[in-house]
Amino acid sequence: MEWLYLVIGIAVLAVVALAGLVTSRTRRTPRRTEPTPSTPTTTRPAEREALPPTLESDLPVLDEPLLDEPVVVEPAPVPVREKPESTRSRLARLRERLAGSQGGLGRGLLALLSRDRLDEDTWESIEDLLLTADIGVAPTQQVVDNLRTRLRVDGAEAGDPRSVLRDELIALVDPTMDRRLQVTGDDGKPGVVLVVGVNGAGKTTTVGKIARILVAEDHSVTLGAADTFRAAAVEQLATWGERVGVEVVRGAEGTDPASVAFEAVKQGVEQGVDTVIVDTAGRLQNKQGLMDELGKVKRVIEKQARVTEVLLVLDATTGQNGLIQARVFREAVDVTGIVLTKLDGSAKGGIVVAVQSELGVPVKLVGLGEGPDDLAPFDAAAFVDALLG
Ligand SMILES: Nc1nc2c(ncn2[C@@H]2O[C@H](COP(=O)(O)OP(=O)(O)OP(=O)(O)O)[C@@H](O)[C@H]2O)c(=O)[nH]1
Ligand SMILES: [Mg+2]
Repeated sequence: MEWLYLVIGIAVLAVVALAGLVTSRTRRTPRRTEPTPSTPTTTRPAEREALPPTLESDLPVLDEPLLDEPVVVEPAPVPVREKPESTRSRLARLRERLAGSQGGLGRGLLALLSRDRLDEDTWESIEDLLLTADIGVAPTQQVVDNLRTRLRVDGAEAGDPRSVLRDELIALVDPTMDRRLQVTGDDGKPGVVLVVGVNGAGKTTTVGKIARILVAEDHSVTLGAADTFRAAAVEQLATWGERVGVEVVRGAEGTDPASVAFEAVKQGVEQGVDTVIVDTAGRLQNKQGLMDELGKVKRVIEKQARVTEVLLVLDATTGQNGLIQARVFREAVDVTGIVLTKLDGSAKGGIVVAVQSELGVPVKLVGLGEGPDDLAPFDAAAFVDALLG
């Protein structure tokens, strides 16, 4: 009898073991299998990142990660133009950034002007603060004289130091200057914007940013890559062109920049575009040959159409050195507007005042970052409000 119980026991164990094995097999079978698509598609990284984590952990573990599936390069899609940020939100964002960049010039001035007694030491400190912000000697003297006159009067009549200071700074920046960009030409010809400046000031970036704004405003634009010194410079502009969806006229490395500028404007005239923007190579203001070349670029362009705007791009972080550059460039090409770049990285917004009073040329645009929408029209009141924090 005992052997019978033994046999039954073994049989029961065997049945239980078999059942266990079957269940674990079933568990290992994927719950869902993605059918292999008959036409291979390209999965873009952005789409994968967008998968919520819960869903991703639910997916069966495949032998090959999705990204390693054979990628078929499909015919180039119609390029989708990036849509720039709206002017209003761009301005609001840029003002915020400007306010953050001024390192407390306005606050410092206000603290000094709010003292009970404005003695000689205090006026000296105010002067120092303005000079350190690169406002320049003559404009500093002018603003300090005006403040002294207005704030010396008895408290009640003199008014709030903040509003007095605001008035004086706005007057200094000159809200009456015409800061509109001349981007349309005469007689149905395109407006031509020539962009000049020293190496690395931000010319090419500014050309791209301006093109982006114009395109957003439904202007047709052609870019001229007249920086033929380096192939990389042409590529940099070409990338902006692609991004914004505008044509870039380019020549081989070493081509005469004037001939590329000429071709760009010629093409712009033939195609009837609204604006041609010509990027030039960075050049040191003390290299006479290079400054002469710039004059030639302008003269050659004008055989096709009038240069409606010559923008000098100045790096705000270079301070007073920018002034020396500005004078030389003005002589070579008759600068009509200034683009002050990298104001985001400078506590020296005062250069706006210095450069304008020195050249009598308005700051028309300010660059406040490396992003495609980090360019804003210059506005005197907004600038001073940002300075005052
Ligand atoms: N923070 C900041 N960086 C900027 C701004 N504008 C340009 N840059 C950066 O400055 C560097 C030089 O800019 P480019 O546009 O190449 O300057 P460029 O004047 O064309 O230079 P060259 O052609 O070499 O003379 C780049 O890294 C830009 O991203 C700005 O407003 N703020
Ligand atoms: Mg450049």
